[in-house]
This record gives sequence, structure tokens and C-alpha cells, in this order.
Amino acid sequence: MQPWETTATEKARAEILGALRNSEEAVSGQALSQQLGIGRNSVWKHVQALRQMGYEIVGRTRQGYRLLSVPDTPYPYEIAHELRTHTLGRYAIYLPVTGSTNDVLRDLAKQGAPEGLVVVADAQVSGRGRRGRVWESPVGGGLWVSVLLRPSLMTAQAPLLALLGAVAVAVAVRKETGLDALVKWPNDVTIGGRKVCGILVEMSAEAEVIHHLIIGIGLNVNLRRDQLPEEVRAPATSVLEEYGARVSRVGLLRSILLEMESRYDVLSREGPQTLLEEKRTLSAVLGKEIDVITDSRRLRGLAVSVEDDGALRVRLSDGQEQLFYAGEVSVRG
Ligand code: BT5
Repeated sequence: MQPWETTATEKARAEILGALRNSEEAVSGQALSQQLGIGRNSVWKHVQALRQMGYEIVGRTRQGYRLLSVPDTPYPYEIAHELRTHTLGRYAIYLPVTGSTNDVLRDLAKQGAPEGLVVVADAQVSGRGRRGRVWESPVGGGLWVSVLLRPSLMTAQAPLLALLGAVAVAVAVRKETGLDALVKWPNDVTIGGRKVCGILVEMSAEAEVIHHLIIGIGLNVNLRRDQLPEEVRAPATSVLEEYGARVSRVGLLRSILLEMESRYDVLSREGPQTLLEEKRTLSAVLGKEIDVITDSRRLRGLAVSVEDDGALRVRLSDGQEQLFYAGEVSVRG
């Protein structure tokens, strides 16, 4: 049995939840026991375990069990419920706390895990940004998620998948909340000029061919700004802070997976044009005066366009145009 495969215990719990969700009336222990082919005592144990996980299930003698509420925790059962994707999120692993979801998924990818496998954690103790930077991942209100892809693309096209992640998050946030989420080149999602999400793409490749690619998404959902350390607080925000109310993390995750998948299908079939067009309409930087910070320099100019390979074209103060493939951007004024 592979670590990403559903265990018999998980299957039984998913079936119990399915039966309770589908029924307006209480479902008897006897009926569940028959449906699952297990004893009533085992049913009761599963129900107890589900309660501990935050499911509110009432049970009365002779009346049976009734599901009153479900937790907003990205358990695989919750992700799978009404998930409309064909591949992404069909297998999912939930961890209350881990080092980095990208690391967990990389190890599973090496063991042959299937495309679409999702690892999601409630907290990360060594969440990473790019170039060894720290990604703050406190418990409870974030979506710290990694998605495994096995694209037939060349390594040079990997930045397109970071873009795909950012566009999918921005669109999902817009659809779920109506907030004006934008994509900030190269890999952030911002709301009102503040960073709400960062994307970290890591891959394993050989001779220009990608073996697997991991899209790591860090999205501040139901976090208050004061749950983040002071040094990242000012330029950061969360969906909660902008929307003014909590939103379903699980619902948002399902929506992100769906938006990712539809764009991934189009990208694989038709190439990057549609994605790049969409990125242009969602861009937080195009047409703006910006500073571009690369390893060695800080340059000032006007963000003119995003090229087909994902590069940012900037018209510098001296009128010259330059392409940037990596770096940081800060929008001025
Ligand atoms: C990123 O890096 O923005 C990519 C972040 C990716 C995080 C996900 S979570 C799931 C998966 N597992 C991981 O270990 N990582 C991925 P970068 O562009 O380098 O930005 C990092 C900078 O963002 C930091 O130096 C801080 O300034 C800021 N920052 C850190 N935590 C933040 C947070 N929670 N919200 C907003 N900004 C934050």
C-alpha cells in the first residue's frame, strides 16, 4: 500500500460521512453497519474518531446518527466532497503540522506518487519561500498546500506553472469573495497592494525534461495580520482581513484546484497564450512605475508587458527596454 492511497479506515469514514450527508434523517448504526459490512461497534468507533476530528455528529439510541456540522479543516474527506476536478486533489494527504509540504510531496513524488496528489498542512514549521526565505505558516487560518504535476513541458517553461498557480489563486479568491485579487509578477497574489499568497515551484528534471513539478501555495485565508510576525506584517494581508469575514478554507482550496486544473489542461493542449492573456488582465504591475530588484541591482522603470515566456519587459528611465526573468518587483506610489 502506498502512502498516498486511501486506507480502509479512511474509506470507512468517508462512507459514513457520505451516508450522513446524503440523508435528511438520522441514519441508524444498523444501516451503516450493513452498508459498510462492519460491526456496529466499529461504526461507533469511527463516529467517535470523526467527532474528535471536529465533525459534529449526534447519536441517539434507536434514532441513529445525524451530521450537524463539518470542520473547516482540509481533510481529504472534505476536499473530496463536491470536488469537481478529474485529477487534482483526487488523492490528498492532510497533516496537522509538518516541516514543509513541498518536502513531503517531493519525497512522495520520488516514490512514484500520481499527478494531482495534494499535501496540505495546518501549520508548517519550516515553510519556505524562494531563495531560502522563510514562509510564515502559523496554525489554523492558512492554506499551506503543495500540488504534484507531471507535465510534459521543458524546464524553461516551469515559470509558466508558477504563473498558473498565481492566476488560479487570484481567480478562485475573486470567485469566492469578490475581492480584487491581482497577480504580482513573478509569483505573488496581492489584494490592495498587499501580499496574500506566494507560490513556490520546485521541480526535478533531467536533460531539460521535467520529471515532476511541485506547486507550493501559501495563502493567508482566515489569519489576522497580528498572527504574522511583525517584520512581514506590513506588506502582508489575508482574505479575512480584506473580506471582513471568515471564508471556508476547504471551499477555497477546491476552487483553487479546479481553476488550476482547467488552466493546466488548456496549457498542455494549446500552449501558454490563454494563460498569458489572463495574466495580463490580472496583473498588479503592468502599466505601473516599478522598482525591479535583481541579485545585483535595483532598477526603476515602467512595466510594459509580460512576454510569452513569462519575462517582464520594463522600460527603464533611460528609455531602454530590458527583460527580467526573475527578481522582485515593488510598485511605486
Ligand atoms: C514566496 O516566496 O512567496 C513563496 C511562498 C510559498 C509558500 C508555500 S506554503 C506551501 C509550500 N510549502 C513551503 O514550504 N512553501 C510553499 P518569496 O517570494 O520568496 O516570499 C517570501 C517573503 O514573503 C518572506 O521573505 C516574507 O517577507 C514574506 N512572507 C513570509 N510569510 C508570509 C505570509 N504568511 N504572508 C505574507 N508574506 C509572507
